[in-house]
Amino acid sequence: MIHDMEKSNPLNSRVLNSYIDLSEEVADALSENKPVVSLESTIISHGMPYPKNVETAIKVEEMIRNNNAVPATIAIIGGRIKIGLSSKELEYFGNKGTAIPKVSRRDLPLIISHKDDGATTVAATMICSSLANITVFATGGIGGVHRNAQQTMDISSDLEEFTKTPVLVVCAGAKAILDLNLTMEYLETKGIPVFCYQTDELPAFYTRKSGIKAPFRVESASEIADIWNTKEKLGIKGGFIVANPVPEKYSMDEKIINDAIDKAIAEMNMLGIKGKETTPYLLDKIQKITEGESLESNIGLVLNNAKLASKIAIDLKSVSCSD
Ligand code: PSU
Ligand code: MN
Repeated sequence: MIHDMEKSNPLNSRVLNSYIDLSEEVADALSENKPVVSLESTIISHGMPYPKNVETAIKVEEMIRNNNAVPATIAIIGGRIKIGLSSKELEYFGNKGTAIPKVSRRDLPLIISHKDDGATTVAATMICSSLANITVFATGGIGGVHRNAQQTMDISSDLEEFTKTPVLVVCAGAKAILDLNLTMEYLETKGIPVFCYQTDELPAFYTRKSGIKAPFRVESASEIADIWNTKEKLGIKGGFIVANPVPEKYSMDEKIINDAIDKAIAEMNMLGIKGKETTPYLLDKIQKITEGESLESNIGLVLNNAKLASKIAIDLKSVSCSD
């Protein structure tokens, strides 16, 4: 470890320093140019029940460390952007759950200026990752175009974020609570590539298959790192999506999960739930209907994504060193 006085400040800007706190582990990794993988906090406080959410957050971080990269869980605490959380902070987010506001792009300035707490979604985590020069981010599922969006206009701001922010997100595809065909059309229109890892089909979160052809198939982490570097050299802005299918062992029966999703959506419509409450409501309802089977699947796939993200983060460092 380099002595504190000699260590370069990885944020390198007074403005960023006045908003962002890096944990010591993350600050060291960034200033020593080690591979870092960021993680979101909405999945902790709005995506899984307590205490499994905290246990999973800790396991995901361990998975990244065991794969020779450094985890950086991101959240807003008292208006500070925290990059790298302590176990106490992870417990706080998991325990408070949905009492912590879900923070996406539009919410960030207000939550920070009011010095509030916030759980960052994929979009907000991408923004914070990019501010700290972290390129690779692992999560479970991303938001997308909801079913019936033709009427409701409910399209997650996660999708638009990929047009703006240069972060590579490893996920297990998008959940079938969304309209996957419309989501793929939207991504194509916006010029956001989806690289499907070792599969010809778009993975659908709980299942390895969706019936939708993969726009691109990739075989290895180093291939993904190469494509990323090419994009950067061409000056093409924004990020992209790596869709990594859930491991066989954790994949669910298609009929069971799709019936649960249909039931959850019907109940949501009956209750008139809308807007940012939609995704957390459906995640919770599906977990209850499947009696926890979907939660085990969710945990299995997040760990698998953390592993692939670590490999990509490592390959990005070695590819950029060699040229
Ligand atoms: N999809 C999941 N699990 C999640 C989420 C989505 O399978 O935890 C969370 C992520 O934080 C994502 C957010 O960024 O929900 C999307 O919310 P919305 O659809 O309101 O944009
Ligand atoms: Mn929405």
